[in-house]
Amino acid sequence: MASTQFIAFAFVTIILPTLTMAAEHIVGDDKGWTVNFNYTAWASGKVFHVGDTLVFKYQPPHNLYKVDGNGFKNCVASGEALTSGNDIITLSSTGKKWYICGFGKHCSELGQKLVINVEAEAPAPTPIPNAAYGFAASGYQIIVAAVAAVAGMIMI
Ligand SMILES: [Cu+2]
Repeated sequence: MASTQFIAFAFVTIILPTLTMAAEHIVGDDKGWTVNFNYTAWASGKVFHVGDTLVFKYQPPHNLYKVDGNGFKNCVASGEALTSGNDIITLSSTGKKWYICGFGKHCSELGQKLVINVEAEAPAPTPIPNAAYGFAASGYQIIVAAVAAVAGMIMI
């Protein structure tokens, strides 16, 4: 019982902070940003947080427009196209974000469109005001880990 509590405590203090780091999402994985790919299915199993990045990898003639819900629905590109072929977008706010390819009928007929829902940034560890405190904090975590490990061995 006690060892379970120690392990749970160690998880919260050591493991959890590493899970709050920003993630990089390669849109379409190894297929990249292209036609005839189901981006709805791609996004459905994923959680997007503020601070994460989307990476759109593609070759011409594809391009990338960030649009609104209407632009997404009707495949109407507006604003400036991104064309680098390796466009990195940092998700800076919560809510729905819509992206389409503006070339030909890639969006309207070939499915080159992506909608995601961005969630709030996961709670981060307490901000560290200075280096000395940071050292103390990491030292504390090491001690907690050591105690948890020893307690685990004793209890088993
Ligand atoms: Cu395209």
